Amino acid sequence: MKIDILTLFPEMFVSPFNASIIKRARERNLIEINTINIRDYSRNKHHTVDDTPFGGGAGMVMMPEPLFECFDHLKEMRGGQLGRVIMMCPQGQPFTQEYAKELAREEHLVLVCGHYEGIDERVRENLITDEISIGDYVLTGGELPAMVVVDAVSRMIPGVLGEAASAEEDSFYHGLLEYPHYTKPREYRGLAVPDILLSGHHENIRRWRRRQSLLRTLERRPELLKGVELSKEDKKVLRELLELLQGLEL
Ligand code: 4GX
Repeated sequence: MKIDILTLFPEMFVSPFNASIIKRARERNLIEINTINIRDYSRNKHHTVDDTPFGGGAGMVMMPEPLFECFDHLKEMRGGQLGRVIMMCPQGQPFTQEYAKELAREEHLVLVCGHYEGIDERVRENLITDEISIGDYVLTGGELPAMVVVDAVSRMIPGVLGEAASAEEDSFYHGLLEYPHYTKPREYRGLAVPDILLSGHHENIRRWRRRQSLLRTLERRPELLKGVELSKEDKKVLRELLELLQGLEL
């Protein structure tokens, strides 16, 4: 997958994309990330990219010209057509695991990172296909959200995660929260690993983990249970857990 990132701060992306799994995915040519400095497409003497808002008010707005020019150049570079063009902004569609999986099927993504109060509306209306929000809080720019999107999308591209580590087992893949994980040593500072995980009884371990996932989801994020396909066994466990929790909370 090719990912073009339009930003006023390309240097912000250097470290995050040169470490760990994203670095390896780039080395293996599974993803190709290209950052483009919007300022390079400003035609005025001081390379201005923002101006005061028409109608008055505080703050600055990113001007249309550098972005439109940047898009003209990008279209030429990519052979006429662009893939999905995504703007990061608090007014966008909530970013979810489902959204990440959908984007992972694309050949080409363009991510537009705004700064200041935002971007001239004509950019949104004419160049943007998708608007994404990574959550209900206000950041200083779209760069961190773009990194979040690249990270979550990349790990859903086949081959990006190692053989053993599978995206499927992770939290949210089946809509439930993850069960607890343990590794060696079996006792550390008097803190023991649950016996069942050392038992070698695979079916009991599977049931214990499923129960832990259901318990955590019920306690921390009960609203997630609505979107999950629950087996008969799951429902029985949930009823049992609910009774148990009610007993404790009363
Ligand atoms: N999830 N921000 C973008 C500037 C901006 C405003 C409007 C375009 C249009 C954010 C978020 C976020 C702050 C990034 C404002 N650019 N983006 N920036 N939360 O808070 O995605």
